[in-house]
Amino acid sequence: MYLLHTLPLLASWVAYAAGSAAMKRQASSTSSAAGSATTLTPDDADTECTNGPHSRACWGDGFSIATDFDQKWPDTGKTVPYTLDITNTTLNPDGTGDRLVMLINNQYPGPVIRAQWGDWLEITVNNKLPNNGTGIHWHGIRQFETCDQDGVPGITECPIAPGTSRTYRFHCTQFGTSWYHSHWSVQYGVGTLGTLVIDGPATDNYDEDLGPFALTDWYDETAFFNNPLARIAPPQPYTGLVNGMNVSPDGTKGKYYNATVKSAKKYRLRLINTSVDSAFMVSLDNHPFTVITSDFVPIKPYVAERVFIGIGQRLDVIIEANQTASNYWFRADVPAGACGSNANPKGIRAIIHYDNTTFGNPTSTAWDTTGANADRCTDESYNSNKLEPYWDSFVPSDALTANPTLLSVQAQEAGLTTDNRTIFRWAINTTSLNVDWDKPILEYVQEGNTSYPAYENLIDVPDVAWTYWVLQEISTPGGIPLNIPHPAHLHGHDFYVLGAQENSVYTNALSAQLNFENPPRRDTAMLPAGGWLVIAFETNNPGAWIMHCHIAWHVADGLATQFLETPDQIKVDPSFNEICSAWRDYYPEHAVYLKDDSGV
Ligand SMILES: *C1O[C@H](CO)[C@@H](O)[C@H](O)[C@H]1NC(C)=O
Ligand SMILES: *[C@@H]1O[C@H](CO)[C@@H](O)[C@H](O)[C@H]1NC(C)=O
Ligand SMILES: *[C@@H]1O[C@H](CO)[C@@H](O)[C@H](O)[C@H]1NC(C)=O
Ligand SMILES: *[C@@H]1O[C@H](CO)[C@@H](O)[C@H](O)[C@H]1NC(C)=O
Ligand SMILES: *[C@@H]1O[C@H](CO)[C@@H](O)[C@H](O)[C@H]1NC(C)=O
Ligand SMILES: *[C@@H]1O[C@H](CO)[C@@H](O)[C@H](O)[C@H]1NC(C)=O
Ligand SMILES: *[C@@H]1O[C@H](CO)[C@@H](O)[C@H](O)[C@H]1NC(C)=O
Ligand SMILES: *[C@@H]1O[C@H](CO)[C@@H](O)[C@H](O)[C@H]1NC(C)=O
Ligand SMILES: *[C@@H]1O[C@H](CO)[C@@H](O)[C@H](O)[C@H]1NC(C)=O
Ligand SMILES: [Cu+2]
Repeated sequence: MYLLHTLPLLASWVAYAAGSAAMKRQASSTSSAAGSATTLTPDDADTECTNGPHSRACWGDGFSIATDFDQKWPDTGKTVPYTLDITNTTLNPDGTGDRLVMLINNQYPGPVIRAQWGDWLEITVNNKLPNNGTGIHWHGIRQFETCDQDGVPGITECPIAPGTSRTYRFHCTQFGTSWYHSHWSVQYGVGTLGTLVIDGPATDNYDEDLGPFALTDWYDETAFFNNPLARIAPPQPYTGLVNGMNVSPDGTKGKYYNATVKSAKKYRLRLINTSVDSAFMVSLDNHPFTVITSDFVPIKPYVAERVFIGIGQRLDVIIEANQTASNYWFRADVPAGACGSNANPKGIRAIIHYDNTTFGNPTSTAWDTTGANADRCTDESYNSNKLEPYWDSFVPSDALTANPTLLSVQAQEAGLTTDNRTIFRWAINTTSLNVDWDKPILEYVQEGNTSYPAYENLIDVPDVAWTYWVLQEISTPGGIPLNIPHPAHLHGHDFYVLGAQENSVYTNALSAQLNFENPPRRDTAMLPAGGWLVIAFETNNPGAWIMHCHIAWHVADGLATQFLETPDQIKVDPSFNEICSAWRDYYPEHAVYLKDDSGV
């Protein structure tokens, strides 16, 4: 029996273990098919069961997969320390030659940061780069009441100057899979990133965790070199990597990433798109995926042969090693069209190897790519039962009857090249975001200064309220016709995806199509080409939270806005001012290079 929907917990005022203010939770009275491995209910006695291969829904101490982590979370009191050294170096991931990179602990991707649900992470970042600032963002982490740890230069902090350090500390109120990356200019495009796993319960069972599969595009030139070119036409990556590995496009050098499985066991794979400009259709030959999370949010499991992952997005999937013991291709295909392209004719692949067979290049056949498996550049369908959060919640529709505030997304002309080609910038409501590295928004907040420059594209949102937004891609008036999909990512919150449509203009008449009953909930969603995306979130986390396109070129060219939420309740660590002083000592006087983009 599936009890979650009927629980009084979700429908009433609740006091939270973590000591935060109580919040009103809206709940649906309707019930839907469980499709899930568990019947746990929040906080009932069953939650004392032990997490294991056959009881992944369990956690302990009154927490389980049935606990909605926006409402309640454990505090283990444990601090998990990490040190990340960022250095200027070179990398040759596929044997085709060295490229300038800025790596974390001299590896790509950087180390897996791993903690348990309820732990605190304390991560010291040493900027050992000669000529770049940095700032590390923990993608998807809610940063509940810790906005100053969000790692966004010019908004939540001054950048970390070369030769200096800072320590981030935050509570793992969520669990699941994510990544961390530099949010300083386009720096993550030169390798300044790693993966992040917070162990917790799951909506389906598996024996072992194969860990993160970080999928990325990979370029000949650095992101710093490519970024100005992308303002005219985005450069094409020459290949892509799975956990930093792939065979060279001519097939003669490099290695495939591999993972070994045992017959009859079930495995969890954590798929993460860490690209600069590429989305992926991901599959494993012969082995369908059971999808159990979208971003950090546990979902009712569904089965798919090929899944779409936009930049910044994560899907955790389970595979069952129930095929003839052999080697099988894991494929990350870049869908043709507007969601990127890739020059590598051999594709972006890895190998899944059964332990009792000889390791070798697979001869397995890809799933067919028609019907539900066809290439696309939109999220896993929002109109089916896919991506349905495990916790049933609904978004109030009465207050608005869908009258979301418009946020137009457009490309704008920013001049011409010497051969008369258009140089463009991206804008939200015609403003391209441009941060001041030396005057972050949290400094305004500390000073009680509300004279935010227009180029900060800052939106004041009401306290403790549901807010509704329609991102609408337009080309007129004042824009240039360039309609492409954008992965929209919000910091400080998961948002609810109420609807999305390609090549369409949102009007209030379309509100009848919006889904308020347990809609998908995540931190990154695709704004479809030339169309709209309606999202909702509840303002319940004090901070200045950027919402931006996760295509590195687009955010570097201003495709971002920021929401300022209950500024009088934002807490800022005393180290904030020291970090700013160190940055101001360095920049611009001692800097070799100057800021040449939005700064984030
Ligand atoms: C992954 O996919 C998209 C395409 O939607 C891409 O634009 C994006 O930058 C990707 N990378 C990350 C880290 O999300
Ligand atoms: C950074 O690394 C690149 C590649 O190794 C090297 O060419 C360059 O000189 C380095 N820069 C500095 C300032 O050390
Ligand atoms: C498979 O991956 C492991 C590391 O996980 C590595 O040690 C091994 O060399 C790889 N095998 C091959 C044949 O590439
Ligand atoms: C590998 O192990 C499985 C499970 O024990 C068995 O069914 C299969 O026949 C084995 N395959 C080979 C090639 O040994
Ligand atoms: C293998 O496992 C999948 C689920 O992951 C299932 O759909 C399929 O029927 C199984 N195949 C066999 C041959 O047991
Ligand atoms: C660019 O356009 C201007 C104005 O139309 C024209 O005078 C100039 O010759 C053009 N330059 C090139 C390189 O086409
Ligand atoms: C964005 O512009 C539209 C159209 O002018 C306006 O209705 C909307 O309120 C603006 N959004 C914000 C957050 O100001
Ligand atoms: C507010 O910030 C702006 C921009 O930095 C600055 O010019 C202004 O003097 C500040 N106002 C106050 C009252 O501090
Ligand atoms: C960061 O370093 C790269 C590589 O040295 C350089 O191309 C870029 O201009 C630097 N950016 C800034 C703002 O320092
Ligand atoms: Cu974009």
